[in-house]
Amino acid sequence: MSTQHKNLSTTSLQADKAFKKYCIGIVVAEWNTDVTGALLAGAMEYLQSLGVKEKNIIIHHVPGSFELPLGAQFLAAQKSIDAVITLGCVIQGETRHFDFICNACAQGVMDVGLAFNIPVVFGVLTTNTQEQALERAGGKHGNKGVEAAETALKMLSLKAKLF
Ligand code: DLZ
Repeated sequence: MSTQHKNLSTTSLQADKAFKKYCIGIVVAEWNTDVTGALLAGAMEYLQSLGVKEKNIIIHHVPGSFELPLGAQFLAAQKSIDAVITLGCVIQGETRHFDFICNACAQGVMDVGLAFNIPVVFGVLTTNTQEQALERAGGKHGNKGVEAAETALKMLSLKAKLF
């Protein structure tokens, strides 16, 4: 599946008064911080533009993307948190480290969401180069942080409809 020509930040959601009460946790990896900082900025701006209150966005940092699932689990365990967004950037290097980190992170993030029955979103870029990452962190391919924030709100809306 190629996203070469797709702007990841093509959003469709409208502001909803229900969003005002949501408390969203965001876990951000410190590796490739120029990229993850831009993902965080995009997610924050988007959430607030749709009505989520700044005081209801709880941000924590973890060392790297490998730690994102545990960071997400710490947040998901807080009764007040409705959804968690994980933000990271793993860039392919010369060794197989990339595969281990990406696989563990993706599976771990999925596991936390299923265990806690809340949306836990995988906002992690997995790219060959830093340039590709920057293009997806506020560059020509949009901002994966925005996409992750929209996913969190869409999943919360679905949950509210069903429960
Ligand atoms: C070790 C490592 C490497 C090589 N590359 C990245 C990366 O591109 N992106 C990222 O988020 N983290 C990286 N890490 C750190 C691991 O995620 C993790 O923090 C360490 O292995 C310690 O568990």
